[in-house]
Amino acid sequence: MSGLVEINFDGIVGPTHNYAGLSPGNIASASHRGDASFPRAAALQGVAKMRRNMERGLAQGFLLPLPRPNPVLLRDLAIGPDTDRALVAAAWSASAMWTANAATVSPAPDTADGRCHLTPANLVTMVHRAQEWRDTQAQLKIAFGDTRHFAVHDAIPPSFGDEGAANHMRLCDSHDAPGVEVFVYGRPGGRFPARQHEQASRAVARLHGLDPARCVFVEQNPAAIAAGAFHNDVVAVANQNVLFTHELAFADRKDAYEAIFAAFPRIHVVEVPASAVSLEEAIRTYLFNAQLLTLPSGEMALVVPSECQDSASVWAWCESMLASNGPIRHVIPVDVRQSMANGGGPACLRLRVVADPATVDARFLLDDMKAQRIESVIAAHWPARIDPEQVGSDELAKVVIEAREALLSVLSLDELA
Ligand code: SUG
Repeated sequence: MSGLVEINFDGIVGPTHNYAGLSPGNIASASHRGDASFPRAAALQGVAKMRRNMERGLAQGFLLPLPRPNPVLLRDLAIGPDTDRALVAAAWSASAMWTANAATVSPAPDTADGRCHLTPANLVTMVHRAQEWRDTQAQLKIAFGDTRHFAVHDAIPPSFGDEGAANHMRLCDSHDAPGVEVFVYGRPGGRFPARQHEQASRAVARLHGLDPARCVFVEQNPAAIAAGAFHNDVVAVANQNVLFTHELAFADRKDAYEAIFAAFPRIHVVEVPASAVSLEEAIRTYLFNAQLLTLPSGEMALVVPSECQDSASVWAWCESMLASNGPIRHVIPVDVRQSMANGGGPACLRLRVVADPATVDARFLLDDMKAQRIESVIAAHWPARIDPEQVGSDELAKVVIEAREALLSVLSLDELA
């Protein structure tokens, strides 16, 4: 199919970005709980990342912050000034910035009806994230509203937790060719919640009309979840024929590779052994929460958090990988420290959609002019700093509601207000 390219839709960091420690099992979020946050810097870091990928010649889109504080959650849980702080913070969370959790996406070449299918993730495991999907879906229905090319589903019903593209990898010869989709799920019963249920993954594959012979279901290593890999994309990432993974990412490494190889024999596995980078260091630096991108030249680049450069073992491994002449030819650090402190690296901040940009609502696609407009609104309206005790205050609510409205207005997306 011609015209299909990978478009990365990054979440614009919302004006309520704060550190409330809402995600048990996410070590960064827990360890930064109660810190002051810097929403303006966070959002500008995000736009800078998008700009750099756009300058590399890659298609770039964005999704918008959701309404926060969320009037629906405040009403449904009867949250008031004296309510538990964690519930107040949940209604204020800017967590929709991590659009890898917005939906699971199956590109048109993979599906029975030849359309690109998107299922918003129900995110039921955490209350601050479970409130996202309906508003996310409303955006997806606008951005991907052309039903000749896209199908936007409802989320999988609760009990079966679904965290979207963060637990989904696609292998293919080129983005516009039929792919093999790999779904990674966790089993409950460990130290931390397993957020992705196997039945949710299987239901998404059925909803999207995927060929069972081109789907692989793999269990995440319980030891990785216990070490803080609350999503598979903290320990593995794929692009085209390359799977970049930590040795300890999957419950049964050999079985996982064999199953993937059987479905996609041209797979090239770039595995980082625990002897070179421990699981703990991989999770601390988010080496695998990288954007593995195919540049216009055809070479692959790994856009990693700048924390990777500061780690002796991780950086030494990256340098030796580059010297080894493997399929990943560039390692590019990017500063997303504000997001990282809540457990969100470069890959968490983007949702990959393979589509012809001409079929997407152009208001969600970035260009230089729009990037400038977004930056101006952020600079003028996003709070420079939020201290934890401000979360829930009427003064701050007014500021952040107006900030989001200003953004919707410059992007002509007032219908999302
Ligand atoms: O769901 N952090 C997010 C981070 C999501 C990262 N996404 C991927 N790995 N794809 C989460 O745990 C922290 C919010 C807080 O604690 O205030 C948070 O929700």
